[in-house]
Amino acid sequence: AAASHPPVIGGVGVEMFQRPWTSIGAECGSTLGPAGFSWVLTSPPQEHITGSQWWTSYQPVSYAVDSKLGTEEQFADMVTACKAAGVRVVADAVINHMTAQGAGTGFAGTAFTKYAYPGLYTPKDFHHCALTPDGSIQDYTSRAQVQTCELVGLADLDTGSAHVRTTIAGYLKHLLGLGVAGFRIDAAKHMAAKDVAAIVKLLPAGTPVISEVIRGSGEAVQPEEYTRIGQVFEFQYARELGPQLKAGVLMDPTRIDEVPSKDAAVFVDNHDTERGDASVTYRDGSLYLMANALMLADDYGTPVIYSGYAFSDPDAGAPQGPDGRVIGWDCAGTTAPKATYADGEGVCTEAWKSIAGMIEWRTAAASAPREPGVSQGAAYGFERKGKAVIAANPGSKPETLSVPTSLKDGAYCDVIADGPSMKGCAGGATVLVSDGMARFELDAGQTAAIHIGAEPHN
Ligand code: ARE
Ligand code: CA
Repeated sequence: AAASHPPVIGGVGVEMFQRPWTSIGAECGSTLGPAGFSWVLTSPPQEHITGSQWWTSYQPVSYAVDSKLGTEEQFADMVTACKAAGVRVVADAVINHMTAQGAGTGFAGTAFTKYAYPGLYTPKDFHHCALTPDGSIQDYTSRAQVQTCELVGLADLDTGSAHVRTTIAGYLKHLLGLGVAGFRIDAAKHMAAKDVAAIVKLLPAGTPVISEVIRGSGEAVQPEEYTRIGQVFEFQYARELGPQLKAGVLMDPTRIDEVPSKDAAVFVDNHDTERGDASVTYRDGSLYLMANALMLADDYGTPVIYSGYAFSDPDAGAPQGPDGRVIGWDCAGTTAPKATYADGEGVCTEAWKSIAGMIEWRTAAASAPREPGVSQGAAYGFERKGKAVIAANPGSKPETLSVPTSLKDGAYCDVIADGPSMKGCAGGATVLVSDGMARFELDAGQTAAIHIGAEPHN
């Protein structure tokens, strides 16, 4: 018999970066559930080093579910609220390493040293690589360095050891007990695929995981090694789409250097790439919306919307109160991208009506194949056969575009302008279909999208 495919979380996800559990719980009911999101990816929930930078979350010092994002009780309440809204919770699992700090006291009061964590690990549970002068990874063409040396100085767990595997699985099972549905495996590249597989095997069968393995050409470790465990984040997707938008020249995707669709989780940007090499981010307003709309319209991978906060200092954490807890914010009233954001202000991508509109569009498109695209000037569009049509103009002047379609003649609601058609489009923006063509008039930077069943109504 053919080997069955590993579990896939499916639907549309959203990474709610550095959002407290109380904020996410509230938005599951107000925003994420109603918009049709299937799952939310949280920032890491375990105890971490203290500090104002966001990345303290990625330096565990214990597996207590008590962090700047909230207590265990708040975490459990979030999961319950999200479940009630039909939204599953995926937790970011930082399991390759502990902290890089020599010694200290963690956010929840745990005293630690870099290689000793009470009740969890002692120095023999770490790799202590001798391949580089300071034990840190220098050469990504060396598998041994990537997987047994320290990622930016973070104490590297010996994930080959039974004790380490059981301890990590114990933490993940605890989170499953709190109701989480699956995990992002942080820095999966830095653990041998067989180690990740062995840890996941200790979890209940059917637990979906998405491994973070940043594709790097010429590197020793590639994402394909991890697809037998679950999905992987396919970084190539955004690397292909983003520059096309910036250049104002959209083309049909090549899928070169990408894992098969069912193995991929895709995104326009994430918390690392918006601080790194992402071509299009919240700073790009309508182009960012366009990128996300095109991703949701696509027939490739599991799309993950990203929602963070504005920053000028890439290290700056989300605003914290005097107790060090992140204050959080509520996006329920933010229905469109803003031209400018103040530092620390939430971007609220998940609450834009155009995103909810595109999730509805995606549901209408279902498994209909993506037809070849057509272009006119900078404008580009395509149909999901017989179900839905999208058109986008990343250029700097207005364009008219006719996209071949088998939708029946008539006026259709533009779910980008007005959001889900069941809620809007009473006298709002429409697109006309006649004689097998959907006719779009697009301003510079405008996206428009129509789908079957989205005729105007009152
Ligand atoms: C921070 C400081 C460092 C300091 C360190 C230890 O910034 O200066 O040395 O602490 O004190 C996040 C931040 C890091 C932060 C870290 C720990 O991004 O800046 O370090 O937390 O607090 C590689 C990995 C990939 C990883 C990226 C960042 O392969 O897995 O680096 N991404 C995940 C998360 C990050 C997180 C970590 C892992 C650590 O998404 O947010 O780090 O838990 C090429 C390669 C990639 C490589 C990339 C960057 O593209 O192909 O594999 O990614 O270069 O080096
Ligand atoms: Ca490692």
